Amino acid sequence: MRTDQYQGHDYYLMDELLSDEHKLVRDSARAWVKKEMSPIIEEYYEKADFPKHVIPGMAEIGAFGPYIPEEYGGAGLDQISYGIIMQELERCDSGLRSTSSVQSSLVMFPIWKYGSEEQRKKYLPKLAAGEMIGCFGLTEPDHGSNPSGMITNFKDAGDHFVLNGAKMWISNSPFADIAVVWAKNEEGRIHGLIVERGMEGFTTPETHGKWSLRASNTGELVFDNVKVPKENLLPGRSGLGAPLSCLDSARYGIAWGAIGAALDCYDSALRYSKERHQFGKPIGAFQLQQKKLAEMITEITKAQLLTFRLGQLKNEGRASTAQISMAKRNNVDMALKVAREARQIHGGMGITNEYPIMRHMMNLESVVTYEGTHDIHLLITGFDITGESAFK
Ligand code: TGC
Ligand code: FAD
Repeated sequence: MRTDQYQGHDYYLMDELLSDEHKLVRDSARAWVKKEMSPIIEEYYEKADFPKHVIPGMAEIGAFGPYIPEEYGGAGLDQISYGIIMQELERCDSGLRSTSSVQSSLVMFPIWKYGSEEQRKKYLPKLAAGEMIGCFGLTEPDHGSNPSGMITNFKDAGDHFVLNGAKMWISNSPFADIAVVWAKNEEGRIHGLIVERGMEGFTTPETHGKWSLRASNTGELVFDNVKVPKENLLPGRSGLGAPLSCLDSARYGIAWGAIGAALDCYDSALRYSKERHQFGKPIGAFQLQQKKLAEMITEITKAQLLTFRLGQLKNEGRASTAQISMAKRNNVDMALKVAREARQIHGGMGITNEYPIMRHMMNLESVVTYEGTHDIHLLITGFDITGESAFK
């Protein structure tokens, strides 16, 4: 088994911008990843499963709802701490970060922001402690980039709602205890509903055959006349803006997370370039390999600066959807390019599970598509700067 020798890389002395609390959060997340996750990630990736036994440990490092107030069981941390945790988790594997982002930004966030006080008290402490796992159902088989066209719907049946439809590509659905589901009412208005495992007519078939994000369980959510109690409707907000605001939070976490994947690839490539000799010298002494490494650290550093500033804006409540889109798009694209260059530096070894590169590269093919594709984020920037929507 490979030893995790990862060391952070901080070319522009960004550590000086972090508080003691940020450093503590980072160090504990990094130590936990090295001890609990690094030794098992390749095994779980190969068998295409998420290691559910690590959920309590994730809760202990604050990976579930880091910015949710302590009164609801969250860690009450700021947005930069949230980003740091996402980065440390994705440094190990995007699937690990996915589980944390879905739970935090797509399940706890909407319950905290749009739920009733009863819903907050009922669900948030258990979600924060990892005693309950949630998933988020927005995407449908025929409505991915265009969620406003969704056909999943609910009807008023007196003392409950009746929910019908199906969601696809749902992270953690095969084992989640609850699902925050977005569906249209009889007037065609989108609302969030909390659907619990065990409700009659609710099933969660697993999606198999993924070559990406294998250490994350993905599945469907199928609703066949599911009776949902009326108190499970999120009362605080309706319309597409409600799920899109959750995506803002998750996309922000991904912007930080993708840097983690890139850092791991760079770290491995830099070390390999010093250890591997060809033609009588380390391959890192050849200009062509130095060009790759120098460009990697340049792009990583630019992404770190962009993301730190975004974190400051997020802390102040001033980060716009378009700014978050730019960071998500840029950083995932950057990480994919770093992974591809790192793969080449490792030569043939780069395709094996002796090194994390190929796994990161395959994961990032999901990350570049979910939470809004690379194209959709470009169009969000285009709309923001021109005032003209090119979506339709
Ligand atoms: P549009 O007309 O632009 O907006 C509809 C309404 O929403 C409001 N709005 C927002 N509100 C809050 N936050 C935001 N970020 C918002 N963006 C828009 C907007 O003001 C409007 O309000 P109102 O009152 O006028 O109705 O909507 P559109 O239908 O044109 O769509 C825009 C588009 C394409 C950008 C949007 O649909 C989009 O982002 N599509 C991508 C879909 C996506 O990202 N899906 C992700 C699914 S979840 C997932 O992938 C989880 S992966 C988890 C993991 O494993 O990590
Ligand atoms: P489509 O929307 O069909 O897009 C196909 C192609 O067309 C893309 O290249 C896209 O950029 C392009 N395109 C679409 N519209 C336009 C346009 N207007 N202009 C230009 N190009 C366009 N969803 C959830 O709700 N919850 C989850 O937990 C979740 N987890 C996921 C986990 C994984 C592993 C994956 C792969 C996906 C997950 N998703 C989840 C779904 C994800 O958000 C969607 O895959 C994504 O939004 C894209 O939708 P689509 O796959 O239907 O692609």
